[in-house]
Amino acid sequence: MINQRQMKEYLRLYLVLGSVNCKTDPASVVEEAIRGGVTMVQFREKGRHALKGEAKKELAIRIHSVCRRFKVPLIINDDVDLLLEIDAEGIHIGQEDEPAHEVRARIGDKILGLSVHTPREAELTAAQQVDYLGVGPIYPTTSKEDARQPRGPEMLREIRSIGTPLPMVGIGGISAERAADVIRAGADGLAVISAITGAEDICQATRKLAEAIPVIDRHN
Ligand code: 3NM
Repeated sequence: MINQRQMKEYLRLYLVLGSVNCKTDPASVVEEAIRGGVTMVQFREKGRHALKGEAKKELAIRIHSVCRRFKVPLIINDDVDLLLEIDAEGIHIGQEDEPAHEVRARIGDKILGLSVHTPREAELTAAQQVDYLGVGPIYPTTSKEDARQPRGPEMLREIRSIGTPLPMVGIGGISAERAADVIRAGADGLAVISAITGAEDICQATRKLAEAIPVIDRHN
């Protein structure tokens, strides 16, 4: 499994996207965002107008080739078969998806991320061979149809205070203005959709987010 220091570096500025979120070609959005400072990418092809089958796979391959060129890991949302087919670097699953230990058994040493929405859910992952937690929604979001109630950066603080050792990334409504609060509450990084995909200038918006992330030494 990936070591935690490397995992935290990858989580620093994590772009999540699918074709539904993009105004232009998602692979170009990924390239611009990487140029602006994105450290990991998640392909999340969800929603009513999401691509399926071969079209989905083709887009995943194009995004992966951009990521490879820049040595940025690509995580696939909730599709282990696609991950294995294109040999991406990891998978992200939610609470309702296949259990983490079953996914781990299928993916070997690849990166495994899990969404949690409460401190209790975070607590339950302790023994699950998960590499990182996605914690959200921190703020209100319009990018996820079934998003829960936002709980503010306080939820990150609560999860840290119960002793969760896992690297974690905050998600949901995060903007450059909110970046410092999310990191100071205990997140190792920011995961965003619209703050990057909704921008007129993808590279510049990403740079602004990257610059807003404070450097904090947590002694680990
Ligand atoms: N997961 P934006 S919130 C994909 O709470 C996702 O687990 C969430 O998009 C969770 O940055 C969310 O545009 C959407 O708010 C994040």
